[in-house]
Amino acid sequence: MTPPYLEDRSPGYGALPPRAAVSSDARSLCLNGDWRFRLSPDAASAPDGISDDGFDDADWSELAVPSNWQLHGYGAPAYTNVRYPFPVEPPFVPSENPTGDYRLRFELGPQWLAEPAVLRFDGVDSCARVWLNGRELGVTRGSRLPVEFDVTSVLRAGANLLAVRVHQWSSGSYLEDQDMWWLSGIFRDVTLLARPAGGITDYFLRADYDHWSGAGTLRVETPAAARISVPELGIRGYPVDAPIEVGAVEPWSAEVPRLYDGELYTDTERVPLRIGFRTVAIEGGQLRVNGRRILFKGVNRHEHHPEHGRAVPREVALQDVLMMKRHNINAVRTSHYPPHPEFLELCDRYGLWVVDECDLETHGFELLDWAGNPTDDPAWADACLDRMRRTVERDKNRPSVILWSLGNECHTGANLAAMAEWTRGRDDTRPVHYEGDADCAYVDVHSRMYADHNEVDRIGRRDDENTRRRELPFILCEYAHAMGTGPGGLLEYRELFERYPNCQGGFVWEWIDHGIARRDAAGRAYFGYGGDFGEPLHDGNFCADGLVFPDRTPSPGLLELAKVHEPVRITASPEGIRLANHYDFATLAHLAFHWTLEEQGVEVTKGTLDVPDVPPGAAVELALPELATTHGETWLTVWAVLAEDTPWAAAGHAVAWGQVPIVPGAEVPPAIVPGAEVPPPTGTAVTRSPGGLELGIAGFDPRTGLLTDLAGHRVRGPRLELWRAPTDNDRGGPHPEDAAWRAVGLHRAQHRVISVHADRTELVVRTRVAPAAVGFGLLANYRWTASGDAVRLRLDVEPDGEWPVTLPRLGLGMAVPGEFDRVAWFGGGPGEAYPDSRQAARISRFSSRVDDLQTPQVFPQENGTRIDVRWARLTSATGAGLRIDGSPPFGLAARRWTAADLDAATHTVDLRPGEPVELSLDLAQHGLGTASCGPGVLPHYELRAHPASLTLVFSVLA
Ligand code: IPT
Repeated sequence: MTPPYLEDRSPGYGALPPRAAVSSDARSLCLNGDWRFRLSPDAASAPDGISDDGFDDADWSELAVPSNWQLHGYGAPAYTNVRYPFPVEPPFVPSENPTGDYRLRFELGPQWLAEPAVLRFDGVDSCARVWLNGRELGVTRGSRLPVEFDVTSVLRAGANLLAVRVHQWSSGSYLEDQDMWWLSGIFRDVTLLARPAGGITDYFLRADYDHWSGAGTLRVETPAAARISVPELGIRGYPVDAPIEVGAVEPWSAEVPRLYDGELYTDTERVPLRIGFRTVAIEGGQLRVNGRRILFKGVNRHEHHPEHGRAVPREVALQDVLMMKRHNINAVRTSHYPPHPEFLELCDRYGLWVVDECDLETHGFELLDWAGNPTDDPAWADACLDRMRRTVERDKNRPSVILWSLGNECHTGANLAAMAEWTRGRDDTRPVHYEGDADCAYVDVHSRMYADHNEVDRIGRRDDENTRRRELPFILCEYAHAMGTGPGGLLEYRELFERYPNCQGGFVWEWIDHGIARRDAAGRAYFGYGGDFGEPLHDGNFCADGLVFPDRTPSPGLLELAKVHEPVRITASPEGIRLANHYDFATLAHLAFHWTLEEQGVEVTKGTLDVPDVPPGAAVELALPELATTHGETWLTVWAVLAEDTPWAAAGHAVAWGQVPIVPGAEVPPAIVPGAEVPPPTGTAVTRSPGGLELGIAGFDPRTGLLTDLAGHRVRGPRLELWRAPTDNDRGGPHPEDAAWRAVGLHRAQHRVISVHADRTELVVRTRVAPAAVGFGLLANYRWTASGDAVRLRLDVEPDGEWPVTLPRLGLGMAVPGEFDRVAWFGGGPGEAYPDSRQAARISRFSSRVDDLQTPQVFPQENGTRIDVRWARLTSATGAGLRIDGSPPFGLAARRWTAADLDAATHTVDLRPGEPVELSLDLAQHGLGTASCGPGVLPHYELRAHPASLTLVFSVLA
């Protein structure tokens, strides 16, 4: 039998009213550490009497608090996105309900008995029943929300015994259907707190900023007879029973997170304050802070760690904040629950706008057409409101929090409307967000997820018959699904955010891949995803959709986002260089500007730019600096770097860069310098040998016309290829490109050699490439010529027949010896780039080991292609190797496996390095888009069969 408290819809019982996360000088005792632990397969088999002093837990094990038990050998993690992993019959839960019993003995000195005390849990998933010294304190639900119990009369001087029974499933699970791992246990801190009589149990500090006068006002609401000091503002011991006009202050913003240290105190308790003055308002259809429209360059952040699950260590939360700041991210939506409270303190301190979201999601009811959805059922009203109250009360003093969010994917309902109403009544300083209120009946901002560019454009033009919605500021609470290789199309979203004042940016889905650290049988590390833990129902790798990999290394998507969102835009202009300030508040005074002049990617000179102070929203035009004369392809790269150390990055950290093409010898910089034209080598005659055909350094197979060696190095190809290992985005959406490609057989195209014809100094190979069973194809002609140490290939491709599908890729595949495992190139880099995700690639000279060119997507797929490559060198440790020059510039990938291997792999450890290095020399690739959840590739980034040519010159490096 399931204990009745698990299946009533209430928030639980016994808890104290919610209050602010107060840190004070009152006595506290952290109860984190190793607790006695036992997991039972169901509630019925959990032992009786665990709260008794005399209970014998000698045969129990130990488990760290905080932690998720599934990551410490008890049970297993399970991943589902929308579907509940149990039958939907609210509020009932499965009888097979893993139940973890925890016991902790702790000592208290007699001073603890002198005043009241509370016991706080910052997060327990999903339902806990708590006893202290044999007395039941209560039951709590609301996994990512704090709960406190009054323990005043229960504490003992000397030994105390805390017993907690945690159930994996409860009625609360119906309200916690977020897209993430199902993980259980006491996963946030447990603290014992003294509550001195006459102390500051709760307070609500509103620090308003009047942008007209520049003055601040403090409004403090606290039940205690408290006083406040903010020495920097000359406030010493002021009573807080009336608003305090503090005169001129520097406001808080995500860009300039000015905090004033202060103190709220009574005779018995002192609460340190970090006050940020700011006013959030919706005016003229815009969300404004301190009178200015802000633009969210945001991300959705789940709390995830590949080893610790949702028990994210403090230093890792700090790492997230620092990485966000360093990648030009200015906002976080705490999807889809309040984060650990310390995360918000970090956001205050380092400067990030926060949309603080309630721990509420009932997405699985969508599969029942929302029948029985708790957010529209009066029986669940208390539970819903309780969650919002606990969110708002806990975080109400954080300046970084500028919007409250009611939750995620709960459809709509009266309980949500009631939560919004309560929130506005409680806090008049922050608007309310909830995406599911499609008509915006009870929210203050219009929010959508994954709206495509056209829809955002319509919203920007206020083309909407719903008059309320039309008047509201618009945000994308989720967009640019960062699953796998991508996202594509970020630049075009930015353009919309900048075109339309009511389109105030959005939050990329999402910050981190929820991969779980595992090892294969051979001990090799990899990241697991849904289905790897024996779950009968799961959503595969849909949880690996972040801008950082599970170990928090940046993905190419994060670097692209950082470039797209750079706060200074540096571009070529008729005057020379244009610098546009895209901050909302900051001038450019905190930045230094320096430049390098590179010829063929090699630095010729460098210098600094004198930049006047540019206010936010303004731009300056600067003349080009005095530049040295160059002869080859030349680029001026201008960097905007931090002039001084900041709390989040050291002086010299680049926040932006831009490139200006310079034509050697020309006086006015033209718009574009084309890739170096490759001189056509000719003159060497084709000869026949017993082994094949020879042309200079090149040997060919006379039947296939394919290259077999280059100056004695064994090679294979180059041969036309159409396939790329489909990305998550290729696989996504209602009409996946991947399915369309496979349906016509692009993954198994066949090559027919029409002719191999040696004509004195030219070898001409004509082929037709097409999949089985279809009539359309591509004609590919290869013309080889040679002179001296170089051999030249001219490839001409032409469609034959009507192509009903896009192409994944149009390129050449070629295998070169495995010892050529070092790559240097002049072109786009340093990282991968694709047609609709290429802002972060600059033109320079780069080098890498082949192995380091790979992007370790949790689910293997096309990755690592460098674009606009003018030439590449592939060499061994001794420097021997090949050089390939291309015109026009080409896309380059080098791997120790083929596209087919990459396509077949499901985890990184499936990719076993083979002997040759497989090169892709691409004319073009299809864009990436974000169809894994959202719009596909924009039309102008689609790759269609079209006549195309590429010239490559191969030469040998000794
Ligand atoms: C959206 C969810 O809000 C988010 O939690 C996540 O699941 C995301 O999708 C996909 O990764 S909901 C979806 C129906 C648009």
